[in-house]
Amino acid sequence: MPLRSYSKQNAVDAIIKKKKYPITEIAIAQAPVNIALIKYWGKRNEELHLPANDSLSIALDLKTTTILSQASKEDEILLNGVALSENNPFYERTAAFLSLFRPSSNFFFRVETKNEVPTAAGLASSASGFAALVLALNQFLGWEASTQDLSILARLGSGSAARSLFSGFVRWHKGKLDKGEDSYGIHLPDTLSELHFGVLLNATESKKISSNKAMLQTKETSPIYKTWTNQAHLDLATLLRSIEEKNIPLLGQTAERNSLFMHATMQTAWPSICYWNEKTIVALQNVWKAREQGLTVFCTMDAGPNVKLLYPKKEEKSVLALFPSLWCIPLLWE
Ligand code: 2P0
Repeated sequence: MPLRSYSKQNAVDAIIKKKKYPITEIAIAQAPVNIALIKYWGKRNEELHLPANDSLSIALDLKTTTILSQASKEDEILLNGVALSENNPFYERTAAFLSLFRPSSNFFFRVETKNEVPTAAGLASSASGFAALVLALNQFLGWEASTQDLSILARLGSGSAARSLFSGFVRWHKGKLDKGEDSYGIHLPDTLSELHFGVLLNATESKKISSNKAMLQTKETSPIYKTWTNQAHLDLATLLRSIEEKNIPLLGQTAERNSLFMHATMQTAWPSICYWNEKTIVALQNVWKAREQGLTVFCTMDAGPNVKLLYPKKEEKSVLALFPSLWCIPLLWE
């Protein structure tokens, strides 16, 4: 089969050999939000969400819960208690994903998704949602799939979902194989309980350009895209070393530089992509000023204006004094 025609459905069929009917009436699953310290930005295969570089994340103690059952006439999708209409983009994306697993064409799912964090905070990404959905499908349809396979299936919903199946530090391997059998998340055993995390909420409106579209535009037009993938590879090695050494300053510095490099790469795309607003710049400058004054605090930013802070536990009081609006979120290690 020519690879160009290797679809998501082919990738699913390679794992779930036979479409199955529910073995239970209801399934409930949870998955944590993850924040990348080494970012995923750009794909080597758009259809299969195969990344151009390895990424590495930490899990937050904030979860998405998904309740799955059978619906009668069409898919019913509820987000935080509100039933979504068929032309809602989240509905469309979820229903298209569910179609990969329907036991028959007239079988419909009811999906109830609840986020512990307000969707508007820009943290309840699709990652924890697709990871929780895949875990719920595994129970509902009795797949008994391995976590590795579930990570591959979650990746087909949204790339970064491959990392949301696990607690703690997670490395998502870009893999080398064309069909992506070697591109999944792996839990790293190390913990770093001294590391603390918080978010500065700089805006609540939804993003102007999806990550999916922005990644492609960056890859196709940024003159520094190749340098980004090379640098991300080097950053990953440094970050792994910082975890091994439990070196929070090295971890923070590497994560901050990697995030700034990702943003520089998208800002040099054409048309340029910038997720920041005025508050993002002010927050960044305040982080740099705090460091000049001797505070151990670093930041990372994703596809949005919010700035996330990383710092050692012992600095929390000083960090909160400088950033009183900081929303401290525990990390999830177990
Ligand atoms: C990350 N982001 O590593 C990076 C950093 C946003 C900025 O993964 O196209 O929603 O569904 O694979 O996973 C967001 O991208 O994109 C993301 P698709 P996804 O966390």
